[in-house]
Amino acid sequence: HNYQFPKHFWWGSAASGPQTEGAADREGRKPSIWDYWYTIEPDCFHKGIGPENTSDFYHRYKQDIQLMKETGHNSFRTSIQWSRLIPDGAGEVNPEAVNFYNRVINELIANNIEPFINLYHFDMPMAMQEKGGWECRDVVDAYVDFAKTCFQLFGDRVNYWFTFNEPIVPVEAGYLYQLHYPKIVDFKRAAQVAHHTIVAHAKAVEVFKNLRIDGKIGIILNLTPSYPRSQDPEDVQAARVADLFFNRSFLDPVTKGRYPEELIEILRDRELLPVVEPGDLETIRENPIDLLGVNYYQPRRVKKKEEILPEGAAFMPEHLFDPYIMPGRKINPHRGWEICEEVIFDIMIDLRDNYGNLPFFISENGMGVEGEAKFRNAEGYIEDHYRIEFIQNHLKWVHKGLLEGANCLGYHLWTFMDNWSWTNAYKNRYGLVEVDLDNHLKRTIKKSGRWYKQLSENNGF
Ligand code: BGP
Repeated sequence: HNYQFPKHFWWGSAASGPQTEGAADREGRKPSIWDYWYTIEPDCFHKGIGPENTSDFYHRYKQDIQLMKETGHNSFRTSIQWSRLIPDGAGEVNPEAVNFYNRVINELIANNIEPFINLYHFDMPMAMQEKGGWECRDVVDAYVDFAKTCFQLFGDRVNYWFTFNEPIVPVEAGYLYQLHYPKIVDFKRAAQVAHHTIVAHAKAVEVFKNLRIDGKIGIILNLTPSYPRSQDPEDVQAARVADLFFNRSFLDPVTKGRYPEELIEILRDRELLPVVEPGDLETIRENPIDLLGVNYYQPRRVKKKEEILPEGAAFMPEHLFDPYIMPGRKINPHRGWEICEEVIFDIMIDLRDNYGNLPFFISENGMGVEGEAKFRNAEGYIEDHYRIEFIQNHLKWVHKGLLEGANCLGYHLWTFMDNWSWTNAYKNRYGLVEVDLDNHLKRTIKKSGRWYKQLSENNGF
């Protein structure tokens, strides 16, 4: 094989509880902000499918774990829904949820699939959002209790833990761009949410260490490296600022234990610094992660700010730069995202050189495609050759990064089976396995899923 990967490389995929489980109001679960969002933003949903049904992993997990085996998984990430385990966010633990997550974890292990467990995938329990969500200190404490409960219940079997998936997304989407509840536009509140999320993360890491759980703990960040339009110093500075806002804001505190000085200065100058309680910065400093998950989909291309802003406009990060679409780039027509495989290599080298070569893995990468059913062949499965190419083209660069000494431990695709997505429901499909919404959610392995098994068995391609 041309591209051989290191021994024990993780091959698998990522998913999340809210996007796959369904059974949203069953067996003690209470609403998260997504169940509520669905009632106020029905246009976001495809064929009326929302978080309450999704792919029904809650009832079909056994069959699905067999499909994971058939698609070569040696590891799989999902998340525990806070609103299932502790339905009110704080207080009583739901025994049905303990039972369910125990069954899932045990079934994965019995099938030689290493469970990777994430604790927060955008899914604030509604009861906690009503208290103020991540703006509220009590919610930070409640999250830490939830994390502790998870470590105590499942820590004897789960070796890889993650505190958050893409923590910047709820900050941006909920407090700047109105794509998630609570749909607010206020940078200062966004900054507060970001700081509280980082404190919650660091406290959870601290609890994990104090409990002496035998395992690794980390966080999953979506890194969007920023590239300037040109070498014009103003473009270069614009790209640097975008990088500070969208990447280093989380990457630095969770790895180096401190916020980037330059970012603090930008916020201080504009009186946008969040409230920091005594002890917060120490907690962040003393609890670096063991392992980083990197979700990579697309780069960010920027240029200096060209348009003059109306006076008094509320501050947004974009007031310091403009987005830029590089002519002639490959774009995924379904999702509108640029496809640029070599950026994955740049991330690997950045982590090698600027972050002490800390261990990481590609925790999400994938291609969302609309209308895949038209690629169904005579044998009844979807021939998604484009997805195989997409994965191969990224893996070539992962392989190159490994040769250059980057500390990459695995590759997880987004995602295992088609699932419900936050703002487009089932429109764009990402799975190795098709879920047929018109035929009782029937699962069928796509061509990419068959290929993925070969990839994993050969440990390369
Ligand atoms: C990531 C999220 C996933 C998933 C994926 C695909 O940001 O961690 O939960 O949704 O993106 O994006 P989308 O579903 O918006 O097309």
